[in-house]
Order: sequence, then structure tokens, then C-alpha cells
Amino acid sequence: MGSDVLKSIENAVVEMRFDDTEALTRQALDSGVTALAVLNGGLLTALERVGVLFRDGDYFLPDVLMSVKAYNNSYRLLDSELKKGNYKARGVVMLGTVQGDIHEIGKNILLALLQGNGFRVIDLGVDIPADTFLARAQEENPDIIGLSALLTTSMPAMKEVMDLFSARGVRERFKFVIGGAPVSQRYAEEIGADGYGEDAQAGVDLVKRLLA
Ligand code: B12
Repeated sequence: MGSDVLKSIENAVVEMRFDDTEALTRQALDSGVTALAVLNGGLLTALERVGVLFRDGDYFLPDVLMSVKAYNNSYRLLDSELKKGNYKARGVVMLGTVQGDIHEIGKNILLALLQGNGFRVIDLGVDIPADTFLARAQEENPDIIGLSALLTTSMPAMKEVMDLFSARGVRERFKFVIGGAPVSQRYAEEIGADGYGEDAQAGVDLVKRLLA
């Protein structure tokens, strides 16, 4: 039953059946499938398939948006489960997608898992300029700043953030972690970030390590 319903959720997202994703997700959760299993076994595999269809020219941008809408109808039901955890404010993390980039799904998953692991998270949103990261960091004083980028063309904006903090002499007050499909450990080292997380769970582990 578990893997059947996950496959159905995956197909419903890929096929843009947004009413079905909600009903199927309720069915999965009611039958005891965990929120994390729906995310990893249904939604993320669906987005990978959507990515391939888009890359190969079988899907156009409106198709991707419809699939994301179907994804959101499911994810909405998982979000509160993923955020449930042992809340004891282990630290404060500020997250944002860098300027020029509006991809937010990965960042939002990291946000949910961080909250589920007891961190307070300040979400700046998407398309965030370097000076906004700086201004909000000075206001909120987070322990960690997480930057997300999904486009090769927006990756340099991560370096701009790092460079601005250095130029203002506040780089050492914060730890920086970066992530997103085109980013790597090597790129993190190149721009002087404190770490790279391949996926949201790796991001949580990294944040825990940096604050230990
Ligand atoms: C959904 C999607 C969109 C949606 C985004 C909706 C939204 N609300 O986020 C829409 C339709 C808006 C979109 C638009 C565009 N997209 Co798009 N999109 C995708 C798609 C299909 C999925 C991305 C996704 O959400 N993946 C799922 C999440 C969970 O994965 P993730 O983001 O990588 O996040 C995980 C990790 O990377 C990590 N992580 C992420 N951030 C962070 C941060 C930290 C600190 C840490 C530690 C970890 C971490 O944890 C996450 C969870 O495990 C990808 C294809 C793909 N397979 O990736 C293309 C893709 C990213 N898009 C692409 C492109 C080109 C575009 C457009 C330029 C298209 C256009 N011509 O207009 C625009 C860009 C608009 C802009 N300025 O940003 C290309 C990028 C190519 C490149 N290398 O630069 C891709 C790869 C598609 C392709 N194969 O060509 N897109």
C-alpha cells in the first residue's frame, strides 16, 4: 500500500493533477505513511522527472508551474508534520534564495527540516539582494546564514553576498552554508562559505556540526 500510494502521488504531480495530489496525500498520511516518506518517495522523485521533461523540451514552463502547484497541494499537508519536533531553539538560521533566482522548493524543505530539528528559522524568501541579506543579518543576528541557488547564472550572487559581508567587516560574525543543485563543496570553498549541503538533511547535519 505504502509504495503504491507514493507512486500515485508521484504520477499525479508529474501529470499536473493537482486535486488528486491532495487527496492521495491525505490517504497516505491516514494510512500511516510518514510525511518524510511522502516527500522523499513521492514528491521529490516527481520533481526529478519534471526536471528531465523540462530539460528535454517535453514540458514547457507552464507545465512545470502546474506540476509545482500539484506538488504544493501535497506539500502543504506535510509541512506541519515536518516542522514538528523537539523545539528548544538550538540556534537561529536565516535562509534565502539569492538575487536573480526564484526557486524556493528546496529552500522551503530545508526550512521545514530545520524547524523540525529545533532551530528558529528566518525566511527571507526568494530573489534576495546581497544588501538585504546584510541588513537583515545585522537586525536578526542569526548564527547561520543559508544561501540557496538553482541556476548557474545566480550562483555568482552567492559570492556577492560573501564579498559584501567581508567588505563590511562582518563576515566572521556569521557562518555561511550554501546549497542548490548547481552548487558544490568545491564552490563553497572557492567563495569562502563554511559548508555545503547536498540536500536538506545534509544541510541540517551541517548546521548542527557548525553550531556544536
Ligand atoms: C520547479 C522548477 C522551476 C519553478 C520554480 C517554482 C518554485 N516556486 O520554486 C519555475 C517554473 C518557476 C522555474 C523557473 C525557471 N527555471 Co527552473 N526548475 C524547476 C525544477 C523542475 C525543479 C527544481 C526543484 O524545486 N527541485 C526540487 C528541490 C527539492 O531540489 P533543490 O532545489 O535542488 O533543493 C535541494 C538541495 O539542492 C538542497 N538545497 C537547496 N537549497 C539549499 C540551501 C542550503 C543552504 C542547503 C544547505 C541545501 C539546499 O536541499 C534541497 C532539498 O533536498 C528544476 C529541474 C531540477 N530537476 O532541478 C528546474 C531548473 C532548476 N530550472 C531551470 C531554469 C533554466 C529555469 C528558468 C530560467 C526557465 C526560464 N527559461 O525562464 C526559470 C528561472 C526563473 C528564475 N529567475 O529563477 C534549470 C536551471 C539550469 C541551470 N543549470 O542553470 C533547471 C535545472 C531545469 C533544466 N534542466 O534546465 N523552475
